[in-house]
Amino acid sequence: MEKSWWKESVIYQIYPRSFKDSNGDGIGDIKGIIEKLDYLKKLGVDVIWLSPVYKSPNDDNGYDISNYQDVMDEFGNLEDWDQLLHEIHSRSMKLIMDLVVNHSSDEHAWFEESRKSKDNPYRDYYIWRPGKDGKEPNNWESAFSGSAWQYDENTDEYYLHLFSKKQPDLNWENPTLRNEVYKMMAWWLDKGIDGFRMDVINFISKVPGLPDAANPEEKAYVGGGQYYMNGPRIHEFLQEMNKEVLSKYDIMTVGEMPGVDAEEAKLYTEQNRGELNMVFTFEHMDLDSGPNGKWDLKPFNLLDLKENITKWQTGLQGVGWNSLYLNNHDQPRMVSRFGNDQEYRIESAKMLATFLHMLQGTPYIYQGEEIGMTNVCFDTIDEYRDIEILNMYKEKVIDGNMDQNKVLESIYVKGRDNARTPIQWDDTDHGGFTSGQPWIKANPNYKQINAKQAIQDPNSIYHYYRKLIRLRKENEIIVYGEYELILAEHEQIFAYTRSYHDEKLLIVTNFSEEQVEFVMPKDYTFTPNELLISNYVLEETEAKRTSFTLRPYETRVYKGY
Ligand code: TEU
Ligand code: CA
Repeated sequence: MEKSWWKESVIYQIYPRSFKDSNGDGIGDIKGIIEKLDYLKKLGVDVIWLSPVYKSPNDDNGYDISNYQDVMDEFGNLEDWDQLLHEIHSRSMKLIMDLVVNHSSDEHAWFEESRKSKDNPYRDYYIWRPGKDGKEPNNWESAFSGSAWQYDENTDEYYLHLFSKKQPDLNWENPTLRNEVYKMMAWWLDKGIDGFRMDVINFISKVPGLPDAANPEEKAYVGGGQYYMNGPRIHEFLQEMNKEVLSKYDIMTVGEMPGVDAEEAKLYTEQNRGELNMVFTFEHMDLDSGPNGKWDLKPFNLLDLKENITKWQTGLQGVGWNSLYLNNHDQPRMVSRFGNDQEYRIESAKMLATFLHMLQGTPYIYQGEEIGMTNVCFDTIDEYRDIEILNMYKEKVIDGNMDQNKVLESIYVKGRDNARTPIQWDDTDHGGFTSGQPWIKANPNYKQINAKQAIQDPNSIYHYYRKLIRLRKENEIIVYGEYELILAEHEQIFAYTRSYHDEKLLIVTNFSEEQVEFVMPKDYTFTPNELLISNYVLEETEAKRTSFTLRPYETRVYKGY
């Protein structure tokens, strides 16, 4: 397998609005990030992925961009950004930027032109259609509730927006638009950035004709994903982007791709096809959802996770490359979702980190994960800020008469604001995030859970992450070893091995709060030499055993042959 720096890296995602406020206006900013770079360096991360900092009216916290080549006032300016890049590079870290080009803001100059008239030169930068029988052009639903079409009086047509109505979809069928995007990308790359995370990049090619989606239950609007996820020209567009831009730089790319499976991911990431380095799958993020989507809560089952992870690990082995994540700015906190954020918060956070970092792929840490930050439960809907939550609440509770408590319950479990409360730096007001009033309330548990405490405590989750990252630097097998699942049927233990040359790793994780016996399968040979890491203190004699009792959320990694 070919070696690459981005395979050997650990990536840390910053959601700037919630990271660190430097000037007391309650909003995280670039100077705040610079203040904390030493903290990240100490953690050991190699690459920082910065969620959008571009000019934006913030309908979707920066994922609605009104100028791709400038910085949002609230975050600072281009000079601050230049300094950030410089400070990152001078610490031998790298920076990748978020690229949001499935859609722009409706306040982008292109869209302001586009909506002026049907013959405006920018008209075709977006997707305009006349109505059908006095209604929207088709029945697609927006990810943020309601129709995916917005009527515009000025020209008596509708424009497509798969997300908010302030996020009109760009028309990738138009070669002029594509070239504008490539030029903009090159402008950032020439400034010296080290790559891109590409927002819903597998949505950019829509099926011509934009057909209605099947709608057996006759709902007002339904998901049209099959007509825009991994669409007909997607590989052509990405290969063109690669040829025109990406291939000219030593960078890394990761495409965010809802609705991609491991087979399709091979096409996106196989090196000689010249598309992307890796993708973010959503399959493991959907395992705790019922048939009616993310708000339709379903308990998570370890066997489903095993099956899914194994499919991706073996599917991409030797072909493409995996990105490894259990949470980000759109997902609940991993310790609340897959672990236990009460009694076993520390144990389960370390277990989940071990499980993830020992897989084959590039691990992503989402800000606050390294100190075990948890989901939040605000008492009333007024405390929430996320457009997805607020639109869904309006549709279900205000317009739809659904029980408010039931809807709040689903927000507690799945809402994106779980990930967006301010980073808890210390135990002072608002977790030390701001000296003013934060744009979203801090999680009240900041008095116990915060970075200052974690740095002081040698047994903290934070120091455990440092060790995990260090191990990756010291053991090539963690990066390049081949994955194999063992004990496929076990309902509490997720165990797997990695093999590289004549070495093996055995990774054992207890996903439950019960004591469980680990017994090596009879047909499997593994001779342990050394215990690399565990989240419990083990006696010296334990280091050479292959059958043992695991305590709640215990994990162990053995090196051997
Ligand atoms: O997310 C795309 C996406 O499909 C989901 O993760 C989305 O958040 C969905 O609503 C979950 O239910 C990306 C960004 O990561 C997200 O923050 C943006 O809101 C979205 O694209 C639009 O740019
Ligand atoms: Ca600020």
